[in-house]
Amino acid sequence: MLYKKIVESSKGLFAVLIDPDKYNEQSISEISKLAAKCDVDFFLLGGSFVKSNMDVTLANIRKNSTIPVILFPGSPLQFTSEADAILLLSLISGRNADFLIGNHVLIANALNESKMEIIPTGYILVSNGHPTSVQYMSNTMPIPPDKPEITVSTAIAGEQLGLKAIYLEAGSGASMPIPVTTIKQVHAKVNIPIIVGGGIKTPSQVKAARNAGAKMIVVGNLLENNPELLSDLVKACR
Ligand code: 1GP
Repeated sequence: MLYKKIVESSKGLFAVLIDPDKYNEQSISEISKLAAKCDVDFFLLGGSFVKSNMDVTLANIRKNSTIPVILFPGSPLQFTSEADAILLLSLISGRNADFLIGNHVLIANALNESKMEIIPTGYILVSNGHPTSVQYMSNTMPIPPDKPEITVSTAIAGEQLGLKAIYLEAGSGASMPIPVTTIKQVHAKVNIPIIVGGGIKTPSQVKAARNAGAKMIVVGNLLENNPELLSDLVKACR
């Protein structure tokens, strides 16, 4: 059970986000092999807007590594029953019913039949000052970065609703990651694992997020063009 591993792990966990549109057969094979070598814990697969076939990308990952693949779907169209688990995201920072329940209804039966592990996750989008794809595609407003109290209350509410993890998201390619003080404040108030992603570019940012209480760090964008940075990022996470 991957969730058990997330909860019980005493070391920091590192996930590489794969946006299928950003990789071809060769680059996916390279990043999969490299991730295995660098001891990456998980692949997240998905994105706010994906045109490519998820199954093809997933199969190419599988050919080159045994790292578990967790779906990170931006829409029901990204569902595939072939993954190991799914972060079933409720976009709790937003007020768009489709991202709180509507999309979940659309995939509920397929997900049930797949017997895939489900990790119900409160997805909290915090603004980095610039519009992001997730904000546009979900038609939701991110929480202002200088209002950590709203982020904290949102995370507490997510835990009270029974969600099993909190994902603090600055948006893919964000100019600034989630403020460390925000992670700290959320960590002080919730007991479920905190996942942090969006705009992380350096080992010191990884370390800072970890020290503030993040259990899992997610990096996507940076590694699409700079896979050689992976090893140092993973080391900083431990
Ligand atoms: C995006 O949190 C992930 O949903 C990762 O963000 O692509 O900026 O690393 P980056």
